[in-house]
Amino acid sequence: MKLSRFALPLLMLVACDANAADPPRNTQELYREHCAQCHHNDRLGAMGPALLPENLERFSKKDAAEVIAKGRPATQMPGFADKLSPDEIQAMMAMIYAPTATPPTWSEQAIRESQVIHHPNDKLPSKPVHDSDIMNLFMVVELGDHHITVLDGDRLEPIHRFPSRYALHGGIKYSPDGRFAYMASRDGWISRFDLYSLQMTSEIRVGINTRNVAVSGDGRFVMAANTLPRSLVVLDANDLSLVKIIPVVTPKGVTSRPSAVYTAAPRNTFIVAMKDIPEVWEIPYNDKAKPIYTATVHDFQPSSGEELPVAKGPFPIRRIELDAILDDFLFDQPYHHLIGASRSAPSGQVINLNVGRKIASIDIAGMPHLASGIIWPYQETQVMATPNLKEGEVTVVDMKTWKTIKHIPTLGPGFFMRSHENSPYAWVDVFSGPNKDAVHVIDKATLEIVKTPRPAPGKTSAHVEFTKDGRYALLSIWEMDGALVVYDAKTLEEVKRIPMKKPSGKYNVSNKINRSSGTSH
Ligand code: DHE
Repeated sequence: MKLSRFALPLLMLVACDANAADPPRNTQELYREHCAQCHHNDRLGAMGPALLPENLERFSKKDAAEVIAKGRPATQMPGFADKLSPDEIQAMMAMIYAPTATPPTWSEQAIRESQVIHHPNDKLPSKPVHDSDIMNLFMVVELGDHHITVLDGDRLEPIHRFPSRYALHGGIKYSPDGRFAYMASRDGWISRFDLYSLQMTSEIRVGINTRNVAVSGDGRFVMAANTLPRSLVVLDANDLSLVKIIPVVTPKGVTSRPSAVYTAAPRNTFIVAMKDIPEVWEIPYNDKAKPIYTATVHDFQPSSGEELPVAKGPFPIRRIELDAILDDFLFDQPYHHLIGASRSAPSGQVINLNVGRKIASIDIAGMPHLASGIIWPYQETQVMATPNLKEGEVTVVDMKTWKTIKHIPTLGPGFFMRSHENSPYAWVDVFSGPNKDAVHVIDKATLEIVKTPRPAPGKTSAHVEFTKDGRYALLSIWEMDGALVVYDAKTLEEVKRIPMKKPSGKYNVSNKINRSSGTSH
């Protein structure tokens, strides 16, 4: 463990005076000369992000070549067009998009050594250093320049802004009292931020490629889901020190990438869905987890012979075997059921977590984004509604009969859907296509679209979140010169705009910790 200042997690290559006109040079040597200092000798990432196929999946080769040539605005990544020839840039691209000769590893020792304590707990103030209501604070992720804005949801004003690790993904999670925020970067960094003192307290790098993070309902543990290496990492929520590494491997030695980890607080368990095996795992984090099954101690090893630490003792694993892989899922409010879908399967599945098996199929075609699904009371029942990453529709499902009761056509595929207990409306974006600037407002009582604002014509508008009381709805203009647009959630009129750099997700403390049925948790 080392004590250090919070380093800027920005993409940077090191300049040198190589001459692009020279005869062809060895790509490995060029990498060592220009890139290794920030991106690590083995491309695992350091101050800059990892340059491995898994980490570059979402980045087109054309865009990557442009970044190498011209640099990346608002980061420390300079352009190399004057130092590398076009052929050398292409060779560099081929190298970084290819797997390494030996699979990259991130050992227990690497995890422990990466831990940084910025501010020890015993030096933190006992009261907030600001007068904002902690419960109505938002953390807004600004992907444009990798920052987070802390926003007061009463005054609708930012109170603080700070650099985040590179490319945060998944929702920011809070401790049960709302004081600490936990966030994961795609490069494996988990960070803990104190909303009393407005400072980062600790960080640790748990892997090379990470999906997301969950905080146990008792506030004692954090679990991160890694796709590289394929593991679940349990941390102490107090300082992020390593508690346990759980390799994701079945008794037959088959490994899988986790698709996400969530906390099922009423069950006192973490729940993990898998991308490569048709299984969901339930992992109790304390003794209050209902003894509805006999959990097995996890001591499997992958058949590949790869050396992984064996996970024994606490955090036993209950494996629920399924008919199809789960790429995306949500839970009903009591966490009795998990509603999931595979992006390639023609229908969704409902798993009863108590009996540990599928109890129904649901009619949701295309690519539903169930992680963004929301729930509300409708007539004599409860419904869940989900946007679709492939089709222009919102699907509404009756949660008593598991029948689809409405397909609401939208102007294009949607990514995020939101509502609030105090609002009669649900908001869904049109994330891609020619109407990416539109967002639909759906009346929860009639299941009809009642308004389609286009707050910034031609620019992507996405991801709505409500204030604690549901009075205002905040929407992102998802562009470098973007903004948060604040709407009166009743009149649907715009109230104000707050400029931000490509704001993506925003997370209200109260809605998150109270597990509002209109938001993700
Ligand atoms: Fe996400 C949440 C999966 C691509 C922005 N995304 C999630 C969650 C999952 C998920 C499972 C829930 C985790 C949580 O909140 O703890 N996302 C996936 C994918 O499988 C997919 C399609 C491909 C991938 O490469 O991972 C994907 N996601 C994206 C993006 O391209 C987005 C738009 C931009 C980005 O940041 O990468 C994106 N995802 C988000 C955001 C959330 C999220 C902002 C949190 C939503 C919330 O309100 O909770």
